[in-house]
Amino acid sequence: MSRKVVVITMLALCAAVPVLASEATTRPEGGSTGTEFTVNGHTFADQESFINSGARCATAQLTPDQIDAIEKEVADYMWSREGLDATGGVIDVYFHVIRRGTGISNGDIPQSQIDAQMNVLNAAYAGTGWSFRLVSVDRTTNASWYTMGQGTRAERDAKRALRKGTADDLNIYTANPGGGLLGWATFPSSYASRPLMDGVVILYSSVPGGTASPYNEGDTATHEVGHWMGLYHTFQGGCTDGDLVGDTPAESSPAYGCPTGRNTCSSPGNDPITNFMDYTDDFCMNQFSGGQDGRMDAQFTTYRFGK
Ligand SMILES: [Ca+2]
Ligand SMILES: [Ca+2]
Ligand SMILES: [Ca+2]
Ligand SMILES: [Zn+2]
Repeated sequence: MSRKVVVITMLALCAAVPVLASEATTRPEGGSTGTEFTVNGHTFADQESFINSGARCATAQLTPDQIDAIEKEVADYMWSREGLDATGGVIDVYFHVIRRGTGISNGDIPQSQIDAQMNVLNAAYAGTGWSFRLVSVDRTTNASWYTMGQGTRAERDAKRALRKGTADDLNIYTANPGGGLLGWATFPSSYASRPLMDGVVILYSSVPGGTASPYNEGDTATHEVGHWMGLYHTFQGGCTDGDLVGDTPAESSPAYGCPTGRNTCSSPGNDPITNFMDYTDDFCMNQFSGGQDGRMDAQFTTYRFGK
């Protein structure tokens, strides 16, 4: 976990403007456009409406100034350390099941699904050097925490009561936020100011074998942990390549479904629809890029490793 790797961090930043579908010039294929789309009992006009609603991922959007400040902080830290403190390692996971009662219909997911979720996470990150070790599972019955949304008092109360470990430990909460919302995460850079809020929240039925089809193979956790490791969406900034990762081709808007061959920006490469940080269906997403791995390592070194 201590191999030193000298990195040159590019400070040349694109203006990272949060962009959703408005910039798209071609209608993505592969999603259920025009067909009613239901996630966790909440029905949208079609899958595109679900994507545009923001329910796919409620991780807070950073402002361009915040993104610039983070890039500078990471670059300065890398310079001061003469490289990375960690290019991988074992991350302890504290898993918190928030339920409204017993039984899976009340969010009380069984240990077998938690184990399956851990396997999905470990398979997804296998090429990055990072792995995840389940340390503990706790179960809390609380009807208001069960339906907590991003930024709510219920979220604060639940996390203050349940969070364990330090900056380099991953806390995963399962709950039922409602509205079709699949999950959200906090970024590494926010740990210092709000340590108790740090972690990942996912819809309980997004775990492997859950009912939130087509998001029930465990990649909501994979995606949200990607944010927790410091990654942005592949479509951040649209065609300006605002994810700050050089080997993920820019795309003008989130992809959904599994639109093979989608190409929404004139810059090189087709849209990275199989990347875990896009918005495609779980069966469709299966990779992080080398650039994303390097970004995770730098973010982890700066904000989490040994902290
Ligand atoms: Ca790595
Ligand atoms: Ca990119
Ligand atoms: Ca392109
Ligand atoms: Zn996201």
